[in-house]
Amino acid sequence: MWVAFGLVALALYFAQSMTYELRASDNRAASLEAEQAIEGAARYVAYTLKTLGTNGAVPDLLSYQREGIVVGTAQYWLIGRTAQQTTPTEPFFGLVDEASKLNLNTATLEMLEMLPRMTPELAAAIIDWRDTDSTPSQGGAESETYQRLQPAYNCKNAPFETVDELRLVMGADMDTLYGEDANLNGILDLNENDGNILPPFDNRDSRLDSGILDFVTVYSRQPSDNRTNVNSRQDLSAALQLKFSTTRANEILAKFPQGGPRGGGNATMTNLLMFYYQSGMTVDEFNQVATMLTVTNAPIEGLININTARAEVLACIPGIGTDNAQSLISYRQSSPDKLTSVAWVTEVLSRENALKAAPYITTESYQFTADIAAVGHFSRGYCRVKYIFDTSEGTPKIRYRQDLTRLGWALGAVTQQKLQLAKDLR
Ligand SMILES: [Ca+2]
Ligand SMILES: [Ca+2]
Ligand SMILES: [Ca+2]
Ligand SMILES: [Ca+2]
Repeated sequence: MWVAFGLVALALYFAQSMTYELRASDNRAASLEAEQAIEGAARYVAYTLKTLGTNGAVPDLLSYQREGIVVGTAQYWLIGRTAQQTTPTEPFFGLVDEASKLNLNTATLEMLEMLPRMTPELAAAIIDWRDTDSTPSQGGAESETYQRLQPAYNCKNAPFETVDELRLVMGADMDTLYGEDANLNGILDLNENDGNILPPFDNRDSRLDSGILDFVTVYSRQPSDNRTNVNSRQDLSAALQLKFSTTRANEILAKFPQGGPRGGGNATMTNLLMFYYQSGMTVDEFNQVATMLTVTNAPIEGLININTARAEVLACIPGIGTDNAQSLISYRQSSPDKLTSVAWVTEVLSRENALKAAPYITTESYQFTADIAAVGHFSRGYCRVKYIFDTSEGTPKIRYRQDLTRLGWALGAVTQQKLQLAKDLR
């Protein structure tokens, strides 16, 4: 009798562990499917950027697939960001424009200080981290400070290569970097609005108070090749002749007298809005030539795309600030067909403010994040990988790849319920 009972128990035990084994290998198979779906998604994004992201264009949301795309038994989503002011509780799907963010390598101290959750000390430490000297700026930190840490390390004294490098910079704690968005999906998940019941700590105000990571990049870079440098009078003349009548082209050219500033001639144009104002062109005229023109022969780093930047980022730009950021966003929403070139800001900002903002703004984008989440069969095996694509050299290239699966579920409650329902129905 006892022997029989023992045998039954043993059999039950093995049956149980067999089920676990099966389920575990089934989950492994599912996450393998999800990983393959993500790789397929990355190829799809490269193709999308190649066809829709040419010459600095931001692919139109309606012209590519972003949500619940089925690949065999797997499914994937592109986790994006919206410029809407209200906090969504469900993810926004799409590619993320890196030029919609503030570039850590080019932003001035004053611009960095305007970011949400930024402290003057951290802003100063960011400048010290990337500048080549070892003299701490006020409130900042150089190697001397980092050498006192356990473990000790040196200040980089070179440009940021990833935004995650911020974790090494003095004063950049998790709260500052992530804010309430513990899974970095741009929406308020349940645990991000429950105070301190579940981590992270949040203020329970039903609004997502994002950290700095949501607003910064190191990738934004605009090429200048194959363009006309407006500082070359001869090239400018040729470019204007292409689009306008000879009479009109000569009228515009006459606004840029020969001989350089010393000979009573023209000053160097350091940005395109400066050129626009001096040229006497209408906004429509300028829109026709803007993408053909540049003010330098080298790539320009860190320009912010005023068509895609969120209010928090627009507010960092000199001449814009918190007040004008809202006006720009309202104009963007009411006049989506008028955003062809940077000249549209002159409809909202005073000439003085537009010229202050001018060195920092663009309407072109060449780098995009594809934040891809996927599940395998029966909605199992959740995975998430972030890719940064760069189109500034023509064919889209992957600049960075980071596995974000560890941050946990990032597709929101509705998708979770939908997938659960599909699972229950099978
Ligand atoms: Ca330094
Ligand atoms: Ca979140
Ligand atoms: Ca919480
Ligand atoms: Ca909050």
